[in-house]
Amino acid sequence: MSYQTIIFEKQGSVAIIKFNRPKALNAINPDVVAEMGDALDEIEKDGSLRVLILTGEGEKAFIAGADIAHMVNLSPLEARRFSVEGHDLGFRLENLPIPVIASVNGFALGGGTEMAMACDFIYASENARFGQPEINLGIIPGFGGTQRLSRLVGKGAAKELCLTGVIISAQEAKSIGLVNKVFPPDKLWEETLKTANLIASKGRVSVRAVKQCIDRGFDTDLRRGCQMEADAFGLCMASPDGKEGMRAFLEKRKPELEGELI
Ligand code: DAK
Repeated sequence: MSYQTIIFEKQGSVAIIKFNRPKALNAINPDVVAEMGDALDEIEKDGSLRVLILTGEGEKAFIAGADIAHMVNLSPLEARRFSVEGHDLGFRLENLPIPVIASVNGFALGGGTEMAMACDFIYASENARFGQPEINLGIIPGFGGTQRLSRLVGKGAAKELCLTGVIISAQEAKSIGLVNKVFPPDKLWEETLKTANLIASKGRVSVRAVKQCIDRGFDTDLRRGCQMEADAFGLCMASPDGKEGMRAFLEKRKPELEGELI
């Protein structure tokens, strides 16, 4: 399939989606949302892929937000639909059977911070900038920002960012727990790929189980979360990987983790 607003590539078992509207700092419009949906369809059907990386084309931006030129003309019902489609995309990233890393190479504002937060974790370059500046436009975050930000950094920090609209540095984003690691700009891609390949070398059954347990457990109480963990632990042992991983340890060799997703 050919794409206009994103670049979709595969490097071995790593899938890469690059937002590709550099003249508009990769702002998200409905075409981006639709093409990402198509790329996720492709990824879900391709059993050889183990990790997805999201990043931005160009040196300036990951995503500078939803496309303001598009949003300015939306009716309330169209705005609601755009928001719901954005939410669906976030849930699709969360429900993808493989982990998703946001490699943030510049501005990640509004919908950009929201897209990054829907990924499993965020790596950023030193020049990356984060924020929810929608308040300056007379609107509020519409792609899950009020919900995911507070879950990631706590209510106080989330309210401060959404109420002031200030843009923060990558280091500050790291200090509040929004970003996992910060790298010099020329090292970000190498480091992201290194981590993606490390995860890709693990068994897909246990990788998926970790992602599901942490995401689903986060939205429930500890006891139910632990029940989910016990079920997933049992499922890992139902796949050949559980036995193979432990036997390989005991036999002092590298495991061959080839279990299929259930
Ligand atoms: N949308 C459209 N175009 C954008 C854009 C955006 N978000 N951000 C930048 N651009 C365009 C600029 O208009 C400019 O285009 P030309 O004039 O060259 O044609 C080009 O990208 C370069 O931008 P600048 O010239 O402004 O570059 P600077 O380095 O001077 O400034 C900046 C970079 C990122 C600080 C600045 O561009 C900026 O402040 N951009 C807007 C950031 C922003 O406010 N982002 C949040 C957008 S609101 C919802 C759904 C979603 C959302 C909300 C509700 N529902 C439907 C309910 C999410 C909302 C948002 O994300």
